[in-house]
This record gives sequence, structure tokens and C-alpha cells, in this order.
Amino acid sequence: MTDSAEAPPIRPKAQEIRDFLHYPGWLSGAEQMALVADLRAVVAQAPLFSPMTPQGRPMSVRMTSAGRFGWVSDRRGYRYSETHPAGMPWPAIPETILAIWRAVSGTDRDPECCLINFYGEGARMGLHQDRDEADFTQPVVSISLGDDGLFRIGNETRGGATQSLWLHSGDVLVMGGAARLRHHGIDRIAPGTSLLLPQGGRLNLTLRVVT
Ligand code: MD6
Ligand code: FE
Repeated sequence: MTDSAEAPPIRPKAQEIRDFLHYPGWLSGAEQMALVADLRAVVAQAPLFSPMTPQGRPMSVRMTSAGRFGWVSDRRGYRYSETHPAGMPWPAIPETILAIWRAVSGTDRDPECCLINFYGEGARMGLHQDRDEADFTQPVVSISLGDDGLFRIGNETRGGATQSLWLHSGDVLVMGGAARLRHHGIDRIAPGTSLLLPQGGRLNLTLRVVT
């Protein structure tokens, strides 16, 4: 008998866009489904919540985290926290997610935070920099699941020309090197473009070394 194990997926080559590395369709459909199952287990332990902006308005994105640190926001501002707003520590980052980081990050360190963002119809994320981590030589790796999201990339300083790309389910994006402090955000999602999540919407995971 021949080996019945499935062949490993063929990985895409990176496409460089404003110093970001974009891997369109890095994850196979089966891998995306496995990731969603792992994320359900995380969300069962650390429920999604709607963070308040420091201005006191609820964000349109719902969030939770895995790893030593999670990302929280309230009247005290945005910060990393070792506990969920309900008081418990965050669940561990699933091995399936660590494997993606190890394949694309180019660093020996493992991520200390996996931020899970859920975008329902109408949710967006304004242009921002990720600059609350201690070491900007460590990249941020993002994984997109579910509906398409329109990602906008700007510059290190505010303003100037921007460039947009659609992120599809299974795409991986690496923000390292010269891209690490560029502004970026999600203008909108395209509801109904993916069947991965039964209720629709978009999940984005961002993996970071915090300390
Ligand atoms: C999102 N992503 O894709 C929001 N940050 O929903 C981010 O804010 C992000 O995709 C750092 C690096 C890659 C990202
Ligand atoms: Fe970001």
C-alpha cells in the first residue's frame, strides 16, 4: 500500500507591498477549518468583548486574546494585560497558530500575544500603528479568516498616500522590518464573501512578541 497521508499544502510565495509581506492563501481550507475549531475553544474560555475606546465609545470590533498577554482597552487607555476583563488569565495560543508564526515570522522567539478581532458587518479599524511592544525588531504576523477585509497601508508618519489590498480567508501578512511602524487599518469588510464562518463576518488574528 502507498502512504495514505495527505500531501502537505503548497505554500504561496510572499508578495511585497509597502514592506509588508503578503502570503495570499497561505492556509488550505482544511487548515482554516481547524483554526476556527481551535478559536472556538479559546473563545469558550475567554469570551469576545466590545472594548471601550479611551474616549468611552465601544469599538465596532469585538476582541479577545490568547497567550501570556492580551490586548484590552478601557478608560485607562489601550494596553496589554495578563488577564481578561472578567479576571481570568488568557488561554494558551493554539499550536496550529504557533506553527504559522514559526513558518513566516523569521524570528526565534515565540509570540506572547494572539489578539483575536471579530468584524461583523459594518465593523472597521481606523488607521493605527502597533507600537506598544518593547522590541520593534520583532514582527507582527496577521492571519485572516472568513469574509474579505479591505486593508489599508499608510506611512510611518500620519498622512501621505496609502495603498489598499483585500485580505481573503487564509491569507497571512507579516509586518516586520521597514513595515513594522507603518500605519494600517481595515476600512470595511465585504459581508457574504466567505462560507468559513457559519454566521459570517471576519476574524483576524495578530501575533506579537510583547516584552
Ligand atoms: C486586521 N490588523 O487585519 C487588523 N496589525 O483586522 C492589524 O491591525 C494588523 O493586520 C499589525 C500587523 C498586521 C495587521
Ligand atoms: Fe495593527
